[in-house]
Amino acid sequence: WRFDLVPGAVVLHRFALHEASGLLETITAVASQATFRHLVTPGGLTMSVAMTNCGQKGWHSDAHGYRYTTHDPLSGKPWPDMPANLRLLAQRAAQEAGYPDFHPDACLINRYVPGARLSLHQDKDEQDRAAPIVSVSLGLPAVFQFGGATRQSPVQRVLLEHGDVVVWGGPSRLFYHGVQPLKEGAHPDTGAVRYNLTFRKTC
Ligand code: MD3
Ligand code: FE
Repeated sequence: WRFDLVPGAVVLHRFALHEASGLLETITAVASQATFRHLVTPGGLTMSVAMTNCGQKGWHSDAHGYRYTTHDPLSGKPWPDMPANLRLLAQRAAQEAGYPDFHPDACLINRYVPGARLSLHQDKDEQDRAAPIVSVSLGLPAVFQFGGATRQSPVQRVLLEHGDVVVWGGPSRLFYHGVQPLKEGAHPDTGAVRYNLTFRKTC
C-alpha cells in the first residue's frame, strides 16, 4: 500500500521488500570500497550514524562544513559507482510517485545501531530542488519524524520498516525531518542494524 505523508511525500510500504537481500549484499560491496565512517559536523560533534556513499557524488561533513565531493576524502579514491540495482530501484520508486525522469548522482548510505539518531534537519546541500529524494529503509525499524518548512512546525511520526521506500518531492522536499534513537532489536537479515539509502540529484 501507499499513502501521502504530507503533500509531496509518498510512502511506498514494503516497495523494496523482495529485493532487500540483494540491496544488503550491494551495501556490503560498496562498504568494502568506501568504509562506513562517523562524520564530524561543522560544530565539532561526531555523528552517531555511520555513513558512506556511492555514485558520482558523495556527501561529506567535517570542521569546514557540509558538501558533496567526487572523491572519498578518507581514501582519495572516487566514490564507488552506483550499482544498477540501486539506481533502478530508486528510479522505479520515483516513477511510482510521479517523477519519471529521476537521475540520481548520489546515494548516501546511513547505518544505525541501537541508540543512533539523526536530529531534526533539512537536506539543502543539493542544487536541484525540483528532483525528489528517494529513501529506502532496511533492517530494524525506526521512528521517522517530519515537520514542516520551519524548525517550529509541528512534528509527526511514522515507523519506517524493512523494505519501505519514501519519495520526498514538491513542497516536502525542504521539510525538517529526523530519526529517533534506534531501539534495541534483532532483524533476521541485518541483526541489530538499520540501513537507510537516500538517492539524490545534487546538481
Ligand atoms: C524529507 N536520512 O540522510 S530518510 C538523510 O532514515 C536522512 O537515515 C534519514 O534524513 C534516515 O538526510 C531519513 C527520509 C528522508 C530523507 C531525505 C529527506 C526524508 C526527507 C529530504 C527532505 C525531506
Ligand atoms: Fe535528511
